[in-house]
Amino acid sequence: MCCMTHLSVERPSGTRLSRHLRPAILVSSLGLLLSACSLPSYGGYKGATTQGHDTHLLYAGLFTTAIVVGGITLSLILWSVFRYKKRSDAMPRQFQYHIPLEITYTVIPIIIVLLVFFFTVGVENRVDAVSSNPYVQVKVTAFQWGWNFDYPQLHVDVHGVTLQNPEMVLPTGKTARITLVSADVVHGFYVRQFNFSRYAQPGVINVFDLTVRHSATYQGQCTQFCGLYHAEMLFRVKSVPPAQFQAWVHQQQALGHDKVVAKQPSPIVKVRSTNSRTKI
Ligand SMILES: [Cu+2]
Repeated sequence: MCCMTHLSVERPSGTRLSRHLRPAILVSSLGLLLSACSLPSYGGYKGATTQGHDTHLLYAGLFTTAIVVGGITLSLILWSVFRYKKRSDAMPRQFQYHIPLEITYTVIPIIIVLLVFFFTVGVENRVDAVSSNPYVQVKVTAFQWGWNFDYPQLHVDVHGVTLQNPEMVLPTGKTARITLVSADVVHGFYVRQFNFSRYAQPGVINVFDLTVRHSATYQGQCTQFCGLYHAEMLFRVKSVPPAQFQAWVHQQQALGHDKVVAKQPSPIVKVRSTNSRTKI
């Protein structure tokens, strides 16, 4: 009789369990909402571009949410282990099912997945968004084994050769429209501090925007094995204040760096804006 009373007091009721799990939903949502605030980098880059910074916020927000959800789950497991540890040899009350509990642990993961989906799509759209009025346009041509940076409106062309890394100069805080193509095989345009990578594919034009947040020099490289000197396909992105960028443009024009010397890309069969997925 004594044991029965004991068991009936400790039996988890649906109401009590829901009361304990309800904060889990709120806290996990809070973790994602906190992504708008300053978050740890968790070993990644915080994003030197506005687009890359958005990616960082998503990554750090999801990481924080995972820690919160994992912490709550572990706490509940430990709480259950110690709260309901064996205290007698009496058989505890047996359940075949527990509707409120089953609904709870079905609904909570669905809410989490929906929130992750919602924030991921939002960030992807912002990263892929292409401005209607970019400050500067650069056509980036990848080839075996180097990079060519052509500024068609400014009549400036920066051509890199193997073992001589070219530098793409961009204005800080301004939107740069990058048109990425390949002259031969598949290459990968990657700047790690931008949290950004795109394939340069023969016959495909990839269009995206980069808005560098701070004046600095960033290392870039090819990330797709493309032949003998793939490892030498390095480049730099140098971001300078707009006035300094204009001075650089005038200097390049004065030096006569206005002719495209890279190999012409293969005939274009597809145009791909990462935002509109336009194809022809
Ligand atoms: Cu390559």
